[in-house]
Amino acid sequence: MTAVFQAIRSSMLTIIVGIVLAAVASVGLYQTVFGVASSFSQTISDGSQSVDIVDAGGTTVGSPSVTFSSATFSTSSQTVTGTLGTSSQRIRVYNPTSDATWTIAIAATGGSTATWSDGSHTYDFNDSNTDGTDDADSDSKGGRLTVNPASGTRAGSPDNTACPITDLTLGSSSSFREVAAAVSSITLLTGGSSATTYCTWDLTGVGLSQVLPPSQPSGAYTLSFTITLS
Ligand SMILES: [Ca+2]
Ligand SMILES: [Ca+2]
Repeated sequence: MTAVFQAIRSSMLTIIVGIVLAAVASVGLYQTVFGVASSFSQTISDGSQSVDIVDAGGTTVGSPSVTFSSATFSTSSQTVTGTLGTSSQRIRVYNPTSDATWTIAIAATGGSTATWSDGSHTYDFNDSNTDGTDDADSDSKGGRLTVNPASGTRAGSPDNTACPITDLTLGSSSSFREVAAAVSSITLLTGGSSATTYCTWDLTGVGLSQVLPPSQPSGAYTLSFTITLS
């Protein structure tokens, strides 16, 4: 009898264990059917304000350039003109931030002592004299470049509905000047405190006008400029 009883108890224990296991399995099934809450998290951070020269499709132009009107050798001073910001070379401002304010400006890459050069001859871009003669600056060359952002066109990208031009102010026409009061940088466009945040705009049609010194030797003259956003 004792032996049988033990066998029965052993069997019962086995069953009980089996029930407990079934209960655990049942709890697992319950959770699967009704789901478990999981909190997904995604973070979008501000980008950086920047300026670029892009083509009509928005692709960065590798080597942006401005070709001025041509001139023929003259013993008199003369003026050539160009346009900064065209359909195929747009000045594009990106503001992927909550800060509405920014300023883009242009300056000679080589600083205030830079000059136009064809490799052999030079002339000035920041002389105060308007007749192509030299003033008291350091280069003994005449020549003056005027930038007129006021003639420019502001446009939101992709359009003015998406990015209004509200509180985007064109800079004033100004000439570079080496002697006091020096003008080493000319503001092209400013985003004010009421400008739209998280937007992109294009600036085109900035007028450029360069006074050439009298009797400047013929040549293909170049000078590099840099547009910066601050
Ligand atoms: Ca100069
Ligand atoms: Ca000069």
